[in-house]
Amino acid sequence: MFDGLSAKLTGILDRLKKRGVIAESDVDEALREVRVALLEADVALPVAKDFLGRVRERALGQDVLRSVTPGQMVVKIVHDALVETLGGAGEAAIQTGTNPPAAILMLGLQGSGKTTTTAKLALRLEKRERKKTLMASLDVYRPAAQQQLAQLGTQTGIRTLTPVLGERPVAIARRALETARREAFDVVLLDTAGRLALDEEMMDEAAAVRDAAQPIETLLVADAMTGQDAINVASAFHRRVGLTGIVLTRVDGDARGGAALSARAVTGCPIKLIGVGEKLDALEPFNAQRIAGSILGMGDIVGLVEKASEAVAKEDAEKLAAKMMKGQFSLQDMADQFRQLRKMGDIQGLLGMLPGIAKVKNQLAAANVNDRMLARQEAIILSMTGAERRNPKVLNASRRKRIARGSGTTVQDVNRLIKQFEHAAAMMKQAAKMGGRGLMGGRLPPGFGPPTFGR
Ligand SMILES: Nc1nc2c(ncn2[C@@H]2O[C@H](COP(=O)(O)OP(=O)(O)OP(=O)(O)O)[C@@H](O)[C@H]2O)c(=O)[nH]1
Ligand SMILES: [Mg+2]
Repeated sequence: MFDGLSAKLTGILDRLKKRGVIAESDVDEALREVRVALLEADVALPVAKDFLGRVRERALGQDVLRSVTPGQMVVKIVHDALVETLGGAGEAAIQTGTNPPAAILMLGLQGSGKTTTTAKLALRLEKRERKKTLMASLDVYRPAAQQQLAQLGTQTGIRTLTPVLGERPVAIARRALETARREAFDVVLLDTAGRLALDEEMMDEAAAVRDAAQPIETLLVADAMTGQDAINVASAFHRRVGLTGIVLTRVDGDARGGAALSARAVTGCPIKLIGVGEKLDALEPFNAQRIAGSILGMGDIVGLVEKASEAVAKEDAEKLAAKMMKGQFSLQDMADQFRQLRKMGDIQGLLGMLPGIAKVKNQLAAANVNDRMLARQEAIILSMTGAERRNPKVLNASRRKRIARGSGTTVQDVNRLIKQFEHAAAMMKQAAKMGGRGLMGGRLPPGFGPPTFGR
């Protein structure tokens, strides 16, 4: 998401930054372009207008135009206005209250991702917050809907309420809460049925379930790909049932981003979570600063560091960093690093979080940096003997041929990897000489940086 908007905004602002002096007419011209970019990204018109008004006022109001770096200041103003539009700094946490069991009601149109998000959220609450969580499906309309949730329960190891044939949604909600009370659950997630479009029946049922369950959170699950429609649905639900937050799903897709940018401003409800993939760990807190940063190509360093530190065990990272400092980087370490990098998940996604990447994304795609490549490189190293890994100098032509066969690659692949290793090892030696300053200076090629992130 945001790729198109990001490319346009950074383009417009880059041009502004290059100028030494900025006149009011320059700002106006840039803002006209920003307006087009926002509307193309499907941002609601009133939201775009309000946003541009704020930026213009601040850009012209202060001493920005006479400042030493007017372009930079305008970028900062745009950034801050984006953060405000997205809901302000900080993350809106999912409440679980102090009086368990807390009910969390999941609402939304058909196929928006309610059931998947229910399982993702349950997993998050159990794993990160140590909340004992029960999931219950109130979807008695779609055949197999309850089975779908039960399956996700088996997959995640999270308890689901056993369905009772013929039981209605309100009764299921009551039984879920009774079960939770009896068995000391902290949280009950109520997954509801979706409809194709907004209709009275769905609203009535949502309201009835709300009255029965008294949820601490009523979350609307909305598909970011549906753009403005997602916002209209959110507004309607908010008026009728009262929402405490929005979960935007399919943020990993090529949605233009308008829904995310407009949701808060139009509905007054915070976006609390975003779904970023089909996998069950693909749910993240919504962070306005992070998103504003990534739209403006400032990179999502926080996200990268969080992801990296989760995937790479801290001691491993420290051990490896210490070795790197001493210039003792070996092929085995390199294989470990490839594995850790793969553990961090989708490499393209990871790279997208780095500063300035919007501009070079195509180059990256061309360079073909991806999971498969990492897996192959790891396989090459794993096909070496211990002695070869410790001392790559012994790798003559026949050994290289054997390794290529063993790893299902070509001799050229093996040669390339060894060159890459020698290059990396040389750089690490040099960095070690510099007291490690070079390591964090971002001079390492992709694939050799992350071990020090968790620290
Ligand atoms: N790429 C991507 N796919 C998602 C995301 N969230 C959900 N999905 C997919 O969307 C599809 C529908 O998800 P469900 O969770 O069944 O949607 P639902 O709202 O429960 O659907 P109904 O119960 O039929 O109304 C599934 O294939 C999910 O894997 C996301 O954040 N990213
Ligand atoms: Mg469902």
